[in-house]
Amino acid sequence: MSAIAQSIDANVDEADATHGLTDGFHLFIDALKLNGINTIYGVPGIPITDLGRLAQTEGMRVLSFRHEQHAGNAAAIAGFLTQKPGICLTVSAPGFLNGLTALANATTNCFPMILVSGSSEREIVDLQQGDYEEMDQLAIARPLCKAAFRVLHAQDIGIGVARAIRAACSGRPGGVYLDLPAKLFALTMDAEEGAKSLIRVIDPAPRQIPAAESVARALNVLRGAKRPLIILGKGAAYAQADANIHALIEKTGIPYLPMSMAKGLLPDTHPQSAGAARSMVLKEADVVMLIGARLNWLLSHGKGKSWGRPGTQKFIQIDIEPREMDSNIEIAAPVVGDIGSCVAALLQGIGGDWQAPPAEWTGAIREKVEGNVAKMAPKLMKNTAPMDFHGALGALRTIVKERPDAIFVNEGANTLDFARSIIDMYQPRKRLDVGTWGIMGIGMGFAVGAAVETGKPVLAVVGDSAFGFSGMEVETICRYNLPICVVVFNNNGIYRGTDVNLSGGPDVASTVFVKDARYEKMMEAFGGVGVYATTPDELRRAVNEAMDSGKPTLVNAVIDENAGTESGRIGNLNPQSVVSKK
Ligand code: ADP
Ligand code: TZD
Ligand code: MG
Repeated sequence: MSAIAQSIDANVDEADATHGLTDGFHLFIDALKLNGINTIYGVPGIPITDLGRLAQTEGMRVLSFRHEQHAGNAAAIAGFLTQKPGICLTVSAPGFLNGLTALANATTNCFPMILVSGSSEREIVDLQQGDYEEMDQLAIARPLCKAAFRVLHAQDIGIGVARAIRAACSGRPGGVYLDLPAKLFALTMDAEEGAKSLIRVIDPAPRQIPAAESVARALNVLRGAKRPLIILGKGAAYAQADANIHALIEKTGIPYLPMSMAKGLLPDTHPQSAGAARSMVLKEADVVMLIGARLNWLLSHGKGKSWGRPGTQKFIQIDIEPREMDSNIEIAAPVVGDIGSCVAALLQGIGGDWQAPPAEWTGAIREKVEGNVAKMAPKLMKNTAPMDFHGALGALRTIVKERPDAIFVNEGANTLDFARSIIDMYQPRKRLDVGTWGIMGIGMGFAVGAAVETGKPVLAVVGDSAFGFSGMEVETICRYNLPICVVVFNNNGIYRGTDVNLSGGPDVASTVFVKDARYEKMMEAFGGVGVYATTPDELRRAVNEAMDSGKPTLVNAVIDENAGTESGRIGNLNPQSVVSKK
């Protein structure tokens, strides 16, 4: 027999032997697909390279990144945008650890995602005998996410995936770790039995209807208010109850304050928005209703000098997590349930004869908002070189207004704080940023995830330091030809570029970078468009062109290195040395 005939024969034998069988690879892929999950973000390597290949073969979209943290961030923001857990796939130990920051950040921000990592031989790992990429990943992941599972048998893959999906999506959403040991992928079982072992998760985030008395209590508190305020958080954006939230705000006539990722639930230009009167309303409101927003550091824990005198303000809180109530201060009216159901119940309870808040209150807020907006206006028109934050953001603000369905990704310190207050958003879930932790490095991962999931153009405005954390992913952006325009606000450093080394030694200060770095060349290196912009006009032109063409673009926006302040608007959180002489 010829060698070729022999090898054909061998293949036929193999096909015979595997006929009617499935394996761990295919069961996992089929389990995801059965649950409507069709995209994987990850970095390949042992033992999951073939999993990625086979997933692609089976029609899934498999997007490879240059570092797992950014794949994880893409998965996390996919979860936020779609309410389906985003999947991040990594190799064992180091790849797993690289993905873990994104998993922990997703959990902190209440975004549903699943980190799936291959792992080494259990028997060797548990005896600490030094396997390839040895690590007890399950134990390490567990305290950093909502739930962590490991699957050891092929017939349990369906259940493992189902448990991961339920844990990520139900109740307060969050990150889940799923550990898949290398051996699992090659395990086989009868294909029919395998198909039967898979689970389609019915209703992964069941509605949680609030108790009628909790709704009545909340409405009573709200009715008694003379200076009511509603605070919308990113939970309200996540819930996709946009029409009812809109109706609740407008029917009650209550002024509202959007947290940063809730901007655009109603347009920031809405007459009831108190965004530009934040300090005033936090201090003066007598009843505050929180919808999907925690009273954490971002709201000064509901007490202290940002707020009114203790005991003079009452809080209503709508949240799916009962333990969130009273976490920082007393909640007079807790309403526990999913935001869609809670807001619907409130709307029903309000009926047709709700009394609008006193005009004295709404008028005073309006006056403050208009005053602040007018004060800001001339600063946004500045057309100087180098640009300051206002001049540069003035140009971008118009672009976002003209393209309300584009997604705006934002990270940095000054770059974040100025953009948050200057760039108005017009549609829900269009602003994606550093979230609860103020984490640098979400930029390119969020941009890729948002572009892939929504198909909309993305404008990512990032500080030069922030960009550095995920900058290599511009190759990923070019590789998949995504409609992403990155604008790097380049002020030569962290917060600003003018710090000096107080020792007088030869190293530059620890916050300072290479002066006038040409970040745009990074995009050019991979075939994208790079632009060096020194004035708001140049910036406007470049970004408009990028948004029109959809070509991967990086605009290096030169910002005055004196323009920023330490830590942006949260400099007060820096501890001060009492002994060092300044
Ligand atoms: P922000 O940073 O915008 O203030 P947070 O992340 O602090 O928002 O708060 C989001 C809150 O929303 C969390 O307490 C979370 O439990 C809650 N949440 C998320 N999704 C839902 C939902 N579908 N229904 C009710 N509450 C939700
Ligand atoms: N590392 C991580 C993961 N997250 C962080 N938030 C930080 C470090 C500390 N940090 C900030 O809080 S903002 C920031 C760092 C390093 C960068 C600020 O510089 P920038 O923005 O260039 O991005 P501006 O516009 O110059 O202020
Ligand atoms: Mg900077």
